[in-house]
Amino acid sequence: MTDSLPVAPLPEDAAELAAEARSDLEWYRDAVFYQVVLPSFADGNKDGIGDFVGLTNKLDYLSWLGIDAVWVPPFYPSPLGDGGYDVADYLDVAPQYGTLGDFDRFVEEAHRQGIKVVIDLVMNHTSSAHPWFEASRTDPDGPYGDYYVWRDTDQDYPDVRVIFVDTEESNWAWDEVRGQYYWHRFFSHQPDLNFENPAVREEMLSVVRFWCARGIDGLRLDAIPYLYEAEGTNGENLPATHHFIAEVRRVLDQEFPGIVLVAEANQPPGQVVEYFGTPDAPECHMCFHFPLMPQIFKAVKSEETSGLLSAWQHTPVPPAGGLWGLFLRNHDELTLEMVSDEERWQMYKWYAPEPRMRANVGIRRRLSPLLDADRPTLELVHALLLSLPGAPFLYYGDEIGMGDTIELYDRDGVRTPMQWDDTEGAGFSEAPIERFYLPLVSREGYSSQEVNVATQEGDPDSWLNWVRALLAARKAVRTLQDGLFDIIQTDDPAVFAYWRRGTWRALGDNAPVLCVFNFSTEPKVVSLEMAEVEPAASARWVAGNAVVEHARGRWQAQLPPRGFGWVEFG
Ligand code: TEU
Ligand code: CA
Repeated sequence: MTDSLPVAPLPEDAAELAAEARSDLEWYRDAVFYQVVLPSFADGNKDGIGDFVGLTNKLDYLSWLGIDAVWVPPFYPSPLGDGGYDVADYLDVAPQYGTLGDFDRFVEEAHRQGIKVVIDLVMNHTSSAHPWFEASRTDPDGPYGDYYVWRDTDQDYPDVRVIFVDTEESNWAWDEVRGQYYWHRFFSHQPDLNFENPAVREEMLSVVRFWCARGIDGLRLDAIPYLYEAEGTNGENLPATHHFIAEVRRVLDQEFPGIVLVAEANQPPGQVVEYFGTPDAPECHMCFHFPLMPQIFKAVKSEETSGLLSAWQHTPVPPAGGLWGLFLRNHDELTLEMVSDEERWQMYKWYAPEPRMRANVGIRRRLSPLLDADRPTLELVHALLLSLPGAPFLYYGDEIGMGDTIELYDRDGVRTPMQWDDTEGAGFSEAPIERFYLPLVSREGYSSQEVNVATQEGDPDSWLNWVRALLAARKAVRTLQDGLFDIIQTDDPAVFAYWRRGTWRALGDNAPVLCVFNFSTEPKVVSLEMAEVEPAASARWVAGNAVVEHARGRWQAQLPPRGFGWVEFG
């Protein structure tokens, strides 16, 4: 990694400003989210599996880093055929992660440290080990007989695509016990619930109430487009599905105001935006922006930003109170469902040269190896993530540049234990390493001896301290958190630039911030279409290494290779 870039220090009243902003029901509008993988984050009871006690012990780290909310993927009892997205009991904590009491203490301690808690809600399907499925297959006429989607044929809904193409050939699976086919959009051990059945809908609302009453702050709605099916459709984003999500939102607004919904809908922008709902029937507060993410990676390799620009131009503005959830990586493969065929092959060529790097329609690699651990490129994409309008979601370990182990099963390669220090168990667990939930990364350049929190914490020039400083810089500038957004034309396709200005809140007098990014590996001098700004306007540097000035009758930016700038005007 090369030299770090300077970032402005945090002003003295920043913490106060941020606390004030988060005290209202729209706390998520200026929050930075951090996704953990619970069994791989920190082990509190020395059995080699991360748990709630371990996570609770690490809250001070998240708070030090500058995180506002933590997202914990499914921790429910589960056979773990899909990382816990195969739920066997919605109303409990899996024993290896602790007890409900441990969960409550985690939420309480997070709140004490000013950190919100978002959990995953997997409504579309259960595990085949769920007692409902057991009852449904053994007693078709009983109370659970109609909880799943059963048919005598596997020919219904022919227009519905298969998502897990590596493992599944059909969305129907034969059940010997009941002598019928059941519907599943993901693994065949994950039968889809039948949302046509009012009992199933009531059941889900009870689950929502159960966790909300325990004090959580948000729910990520897993695989939300697939709740309902209908003949003659592709079974995605159906009106009935939206209707039910609006119902969930109504329950939250009436009974638990301030608890937010995040939609995981891997869909084109025109369809995703519908998960914000309408003024009469609001749905989610945030929706992950799946089409944007691959365009960031494409811009890095192609060194031009037309795809990025076009992704934003095709991004509808969310309705009032709505926010895009922005991310670079998560616990899944880097999904390429939302790019053209041509772009997909190009992405595979760039980022997945070895066949093992591919998984389903995507790439099972972590951020740092994807970007060759190149520090200026990592800085560039983080500066983009943290200044685009939306809620940024960081993935655990990316803040230290953690690597992956692509040889592991399915997507496990990007879910390995967090590397806290350079001891044998990486500070993740004191159990013998053979008992670890997943093996530590051992690839040269990425081992826990080489990449870990402790070493980087002590080094002011480390990647970790750079990320922390950038989070602090974002927190100090309200406009970057929730300002409006306008593209600025540049005269070079390698350079992407925009304004963040004014805000949706009563902060109209906030100074606008220019954000400019050079995706080229060459230095650039570009002119910026910002004639409305007085030549004598004062520009205050916030972060990055761009030099922005008025020269030869125009505004221009000088940018080093992969350089960027955040510059506040006025
Ligand atoms: O992923 C669902 C989803 O929308 C997929 O399309 C996603 O793009 C990718 O293919 C998943 O690998 C969610 C979870 O994030 C994932 O971990 C689960 O396996 C899946 O739901 C099924 O519950
Ligand atoms: Ca444990």
